[in-house]
Amino acid sequence: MTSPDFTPIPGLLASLDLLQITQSDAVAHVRLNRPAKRNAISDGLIQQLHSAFLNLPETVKAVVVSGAGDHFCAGLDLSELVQRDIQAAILHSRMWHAAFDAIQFGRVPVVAVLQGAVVGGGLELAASCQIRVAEDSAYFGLPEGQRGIFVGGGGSVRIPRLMGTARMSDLMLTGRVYDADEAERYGLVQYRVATGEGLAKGIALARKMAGNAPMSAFAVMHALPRIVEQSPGEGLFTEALMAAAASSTPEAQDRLRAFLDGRAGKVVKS
Ligand code: 1HE
Repeated sequence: MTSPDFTPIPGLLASLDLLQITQSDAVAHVRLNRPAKRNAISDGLIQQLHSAFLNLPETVKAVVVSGAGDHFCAGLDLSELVQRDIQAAILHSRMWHAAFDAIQFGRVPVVAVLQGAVVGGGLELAASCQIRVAEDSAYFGLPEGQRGIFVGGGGSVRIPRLMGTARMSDLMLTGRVYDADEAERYGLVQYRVATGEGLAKGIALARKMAGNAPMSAFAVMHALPRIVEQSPGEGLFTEALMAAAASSTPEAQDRLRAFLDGRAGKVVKS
């Protein structure tokens, strides 16, 4: 359930029938809405996700992604995995890449709230978000290895960067499934909460992120993942450029002045 203060976003986003998209203040909630199919991602759903993230209202400053029902997402809709020629299969995978790039490298940060199955393409979707919150019930697998296929939604790029190549190989080659504690220990998720508490936690985190200075959020989303791919020398130079750009914005100047004047909060352990 979304909190009662979330209301549907009208217009194009309301026409996306496989999603339920609501907003409260600066936070949008994008819910996968195929619970009967465990939110399996059909071609229609991947296209709607892409469209949703390209068309978020300007007033949205952070997003929560969740899945309706007991499972976050069962991955690729296997009923649509028909025989495709090689070119069509490449284009299908590239369609997923475009949608998940729109999430990872979009305008605003995204929190995924995870319960039940977070498998295959569902884990790839979660990996494209900046923050992941797992409820007790969440479990994580890459059954592509058992289905005779390979990841195609950016998993081979994003998942080893979260938990390492060896662990991803283990999930794919042996069918191992991680529970929520293992997922946290291995870096797949940053937050662990009790069953039923994920959405409230995700919304609270999104509200915090929505209050960040836009250039700081932009730097974390767009510069940081690129800097870690650069050589140290190039990374340090990119960091200096990004730091100079961020610190010269009016928001940064206001926030720095507020701290020096004693009007801003100190760093506290939560
Ligand atoms: C589906 C899918 C699906 C459920 N595609 N229809 N993903 C997988 O290999 C995971 C496959 N799914 C499962 O292992 C289980 O369904 C779950 C562990 C997620 C949930 O189990 P359960 O007992 O709650 O549900 P269920 O009875 O298995 O499924 C309910 C319905 O959802 C049923 O349809 P129904 O018409 O018989 O009611 C299932 O067929 C349907 N369903 N999962 C299609 N995935 C870009 S490349 C990405 C590659 C991948 O993601 S590969 C991994 C695919």
